[in-house]
Amino acid sequence: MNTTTNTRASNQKPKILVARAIFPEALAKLEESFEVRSNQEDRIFSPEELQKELSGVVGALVAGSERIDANALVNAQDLKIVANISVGYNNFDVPAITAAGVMAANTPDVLTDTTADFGFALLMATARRITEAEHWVRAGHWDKWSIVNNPLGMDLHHSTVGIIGMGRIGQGIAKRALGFGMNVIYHNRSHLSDGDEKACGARYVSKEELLRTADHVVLVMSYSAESHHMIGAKEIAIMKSTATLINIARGGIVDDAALAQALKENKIFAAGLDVFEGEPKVHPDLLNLSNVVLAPHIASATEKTRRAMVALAIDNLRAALDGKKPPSLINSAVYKD
Ligand code: 8YV
Repeated sequence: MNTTTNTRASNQKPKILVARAIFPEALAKLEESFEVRSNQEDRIFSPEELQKELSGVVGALVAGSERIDANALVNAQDLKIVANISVGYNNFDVPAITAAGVMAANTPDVLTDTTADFGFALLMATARRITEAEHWVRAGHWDKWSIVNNPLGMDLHHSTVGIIGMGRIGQGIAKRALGFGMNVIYHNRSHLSDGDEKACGARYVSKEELLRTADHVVLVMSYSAESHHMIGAKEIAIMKSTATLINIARGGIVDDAALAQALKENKIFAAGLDVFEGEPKVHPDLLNLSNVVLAPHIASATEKTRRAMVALAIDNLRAALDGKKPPSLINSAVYKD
């Protein structure tokens, strides 16, 4: 076992688990109030290890790498809160957590703009082939420069961006797109209010129309059984052959094997992916293609935002253990005033 228990802490202090490495100052602060079982080596726990680590702790800070379900909670009789350092919580089986009487919390808002920035950056890198062009320079091909033989990209300005999933992050991307003179269409479970649609300059369309007419399709919806493989061979076939597909939502929303095949056959122009099915593994065919930009799930990864996410997760944990309502509680049924 690679975890370390802080033996300096007194036995009186409540025990908590910090399942992934966090900023040392944040950990030191937690150690003032808690006996912390930490994992600064940052090795991902197996399900059996996680089960063991959750036993005897009253609170746990976890991330997307920790699947919290009935199996993980088998020995977690003392657990009051599981606080995700992430806004998405598809790693939580919320009904199982609720059935165990445990509060679940996430980290919304603090990462919205950072994630929207990244979505837009990935879109630009994909459409303008920035990573491919960089490899071209590094490979010494600049002397092959020509009007027609450069990595030629697709324009963003005055093109149509189609955003699927118009929550806070989707709206952030829409607002950025407006600055580029783009036409914004969106598809979502529900329509935005008139005011929000106006602020985003966005028009609601069916998923079909979006896929058929967008020059750039950006996926920002949350993962669920409903959104599993929402974009597969059939959907890609509807898209323009000049279109790009950007996924900053969750692995599993896109059928990665079908996407790799479509990219191989140039059915669409290019893809930009920050999330993958079964990450940190990447479909091997994607690794061999030049018309895809790959990123290791870093949309929220700025120093300031990751610190804010950790701080909010800690606020959630402390509130629950102080008998207060965590600021971003997911399963309010468990909270008793
Ligand atoms: C996290 C994310 O980095 O917040 C989310 O939903 O996808 C990222 O910000 C990741 O989930 C790690 O927990």
